Amino acid sequence: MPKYVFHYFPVKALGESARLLLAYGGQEFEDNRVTMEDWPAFKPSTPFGQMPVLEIDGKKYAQSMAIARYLGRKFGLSGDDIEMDFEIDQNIEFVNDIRAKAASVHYEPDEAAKEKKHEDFAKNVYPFLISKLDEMIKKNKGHIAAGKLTWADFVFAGMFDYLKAMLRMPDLEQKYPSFKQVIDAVYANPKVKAYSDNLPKSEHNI
Ligand SMILES: N[C@@H](CCC(=O)N[C@@H](CS)C(=O)NCC(=O)O)C(=O)O
Repeated sequence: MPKYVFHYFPVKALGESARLLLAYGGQEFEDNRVTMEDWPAFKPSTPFGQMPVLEIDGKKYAQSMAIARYLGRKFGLSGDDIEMDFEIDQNIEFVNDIRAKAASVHYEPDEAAKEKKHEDFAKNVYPFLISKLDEMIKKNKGHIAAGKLTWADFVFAGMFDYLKAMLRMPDLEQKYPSFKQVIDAVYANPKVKAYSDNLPKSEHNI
């Protein structure tokens, strides 16, 4: 039985998808929540100086999307053929583009520029992207792709709170019930629910 250790900050953001997938697969793992204080010492041991990192029997693998794709394959959450996998990749990359756009605003260090950019994106960028996403999920019967539960749903569900915070849209799933359908499909799994019910509660835990 390989030993799994998952290393990430004590937040959901780009790491929760892997935790949810490991829970779904019933895979025992050490959930190493690295504090900001301990991060500088750990950073040089990671493949690219970033987390999340999934360690399997002592070998460390990085990149959240690669980790989720790997766990999806491992636990039967991929497409039925390479075209379906292609569609899953396409759709989750689109979700990731929305996250990256929102992150470019959220992490803008100049406060005035940040507010200006947010105003611009909220008016001219986010509405189109979000309506495309809604359309995509509806077409896939409440999933990100392939019309069924795949690892991409776990990526979306895992980063949803982070995404909402960066978009400054706290009621996003109320406005778009299709988004809630994806999240509910992930958390409906009893092992995922049990994991999530035991999550450490913290105000920074997005
Ligand atoms: N493309 C990478 C991005 C990883 C990333 O940006 N990680 C951030 C946290 S969300 C990080 O490690 N920041 C600390 C640092 O760069 O020192 C992925 O998806 O895993």
